[in-house]
Amino acid sequence: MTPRALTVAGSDVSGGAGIAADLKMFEEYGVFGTAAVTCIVTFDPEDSFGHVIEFLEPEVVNRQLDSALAVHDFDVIKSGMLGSVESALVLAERLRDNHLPYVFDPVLVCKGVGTMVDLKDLFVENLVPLATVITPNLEEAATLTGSDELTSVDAMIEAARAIHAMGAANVVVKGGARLAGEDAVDVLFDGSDVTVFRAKKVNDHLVNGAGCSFASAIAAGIATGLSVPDAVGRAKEIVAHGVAGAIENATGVRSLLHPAARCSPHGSITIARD
Ligand code: PXL
Repeated sequence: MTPRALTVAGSDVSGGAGIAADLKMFEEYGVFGTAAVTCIVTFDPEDSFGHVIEFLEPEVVNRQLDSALAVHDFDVIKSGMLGSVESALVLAERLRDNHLPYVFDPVLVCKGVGTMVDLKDLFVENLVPLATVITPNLEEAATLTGSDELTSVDAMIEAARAIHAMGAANVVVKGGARLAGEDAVDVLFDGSDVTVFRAKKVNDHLVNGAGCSFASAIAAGIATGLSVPDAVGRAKEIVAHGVAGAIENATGVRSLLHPAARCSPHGSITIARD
């Protein structure tokens, strides 16, 4: 049976982040994907490409979730930018009803688009405990745990443990290219073991949607039956290739190129685990 995945996320019309990134990644894994849209991100070319976010009414998000869940038996649900408190609560209710594996990308701080830190308490109370895997970036991990900026692998591990204690089964703190140093580093804590994933940084471009793509690759890996550590390792490899082959748009921002692995001009990329 073809695995099926639902992403509940925003639409980024540049094609780099949000549902565009998620659906392309699902395709990359041979996973049938569909999307329930929570908000629409556009930008104004007359105003330095400043971003504009329009939220969909929670009833519309609700109807999309009901419809998607009525017509497919999903192997995984992934969420990204949720937009409003009401939409996040609608999703929490559906997840409680359905008990599906859930990859929660807790979008609170988004490069270029802005912060949504007012969703933090709602995330901690309602969505973190439902997560099979939660994938905060450095800022989001600091926001969720109320800690200072995370600037080391040790601090990432500590944050991963703290977020696990809030109820998430597996925590991936995405350092990616943002952690200073030669390597893009991500940390997984599964409740007993810590795994540190490292890959040489492939370039210093600003790549939009790498975090979304990493989380949707983990979701796709889970849908295809990979263990969580293997899903994270595979996701890191695919995203590294996508970053290496990223294409630039008129705003100077780059987007991952899919199918990531096949298009990368960078040959092999080694992911180390320690
Ligand atoms: O990368 C976070 C993100 C998530 N979702 C949407 C976005 C972005 C960043 O641009 O536009 C829709």
